[in-house]
Amino acid sequence: MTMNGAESLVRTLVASDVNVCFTNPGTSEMHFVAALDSVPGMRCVLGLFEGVVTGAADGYHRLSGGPASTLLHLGPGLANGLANLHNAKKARSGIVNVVGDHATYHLKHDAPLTSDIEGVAAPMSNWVKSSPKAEGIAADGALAVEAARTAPGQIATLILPADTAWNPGGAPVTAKAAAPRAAVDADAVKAAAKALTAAGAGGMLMLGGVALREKALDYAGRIAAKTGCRLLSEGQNARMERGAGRVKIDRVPYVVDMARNVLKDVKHMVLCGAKQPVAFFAYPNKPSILTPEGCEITRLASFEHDLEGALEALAAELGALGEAPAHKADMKRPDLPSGAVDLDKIAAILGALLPENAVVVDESVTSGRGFFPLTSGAPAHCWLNGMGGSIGYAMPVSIGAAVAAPDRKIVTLEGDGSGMYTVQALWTMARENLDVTVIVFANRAYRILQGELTNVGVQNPGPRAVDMLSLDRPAVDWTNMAKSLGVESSRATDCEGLIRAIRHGLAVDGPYLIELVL
Ligand SMILES: Cc1ncc(C[n+]2csc(CCOP(=O)(O)OP(=O)(O)O)c2C)c(N)n1
Repeated sequence: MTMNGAESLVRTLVASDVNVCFTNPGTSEMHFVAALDSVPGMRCVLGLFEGVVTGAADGYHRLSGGPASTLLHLGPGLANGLANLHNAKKARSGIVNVVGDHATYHLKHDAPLTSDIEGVAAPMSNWVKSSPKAEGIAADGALAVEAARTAPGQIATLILPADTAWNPGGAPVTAKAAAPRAAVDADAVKAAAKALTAAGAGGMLMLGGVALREKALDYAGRIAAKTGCRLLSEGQNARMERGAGRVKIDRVPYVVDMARNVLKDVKHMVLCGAKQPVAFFAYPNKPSILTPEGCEITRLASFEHDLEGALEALAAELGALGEAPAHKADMKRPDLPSGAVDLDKIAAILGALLPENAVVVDESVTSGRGFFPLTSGAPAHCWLNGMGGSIGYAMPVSIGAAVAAPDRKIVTLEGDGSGMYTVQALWTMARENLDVTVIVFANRAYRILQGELTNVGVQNPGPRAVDMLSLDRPAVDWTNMAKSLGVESSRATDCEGLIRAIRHGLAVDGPYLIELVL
């Protein structure tokens, strides 16, 4: 018996090592859902909102380095998932979206769910294709996987009409292996070496993407030791490896004046997998570009290059391979504080308790701006940021990280405002028993926007403006909400309570939520 198109697609994905599917299906995807049963090797994870589904696929790629698939219901389902697809695209995560559509012959009737799916997909995808024939869907599926795996990682959206899914399909196709990342050319290495040698302490190596992995950072540390250049990363990073034994690296601060101050003495910036730093937003009378006037810029490598290889080549060019890396973090845990919580004490508690190999998913917004110094001496761990500025990324990304790395403890630092965008993620964590400890910073406000109101020049905001930025009327009851979604939880109001709750969260195998009242 021949298989239908949906089954040939699922078999293609599994044959191409795509073996996780984050789903939120509807009628048009029923043949794909049925095919998941008949094909072994695909783990299916249900999300109750499409932003959870797409964010989970982002987190999966950040930890595993390979794409997961998603299953989304026509244009509206995809549209619900777009914000986190935007974040994933900015994180340069590879994802294979499968979006169901009406049967090709049904489209002309303009039924309720008919929409321009390609139009919805295009801005947040690097690759889009609709597959009108069941015999061709396996080959198109393989192309989608190849697109998703193209370095550094791409969003591929494959549209699957219902008749393509149910008509007899062709044989499954195995996607071609990804091409290795391209090496940087020798001229770029020579130019970067010349720039850093001439600039000395006025030189800066700006790192992003996979240049923030342990080995690449080690080469950067040797380069800093040899030339005296400073090391810095972009303001947000998809995955930074840090902690004891690794080269310590800071981020460009969010606040424009702070960022300008950090960068004010840079004479020559060498970019490796990073962009020249710019402000998150424009503000009246403030610059968009954060580097000082006259700062020269040299690009060593772009996001898609072999960044570890680029840094190794630069270190070799500089004769720095034999140097001991500068800025290595020693193992140093802060003392546990007590009494009322403040942001520095929270940082100390995290620095004291983060377990080896933890994955920190950071959407703490204003609460976490100062978390880096006191956590840099914790055992080796990695730190994930939101990459597209669209809040509601952290709990979904934590799902994908936990699915990709089941042996690691995931610690999610979540603003109470941000958390409400994709709160359904807690249900998936409970259902899949994912090892995630979520700390919600319950300051009952959009605290960052209270500051932004002043930053954009609004003096003395009135009660209506203030009311748009406060979340205390009513206050969200996070502990009961978590419980109702199946996640054990507790509330902490002081350091002792927070320490106890984090220890408990880390000790249990499944998800745990802590509402930290600020
Ligand atoms: C999708 C989306 N909607 C709105 C915003 C604007 N925004 C940025 S931060 C923020 C509030 C964050 O509040 P919370 O997570 O509680 O952190 P806090 O500022 O209190 O530290 C909002 C609404 C955004 N960035 N993305």
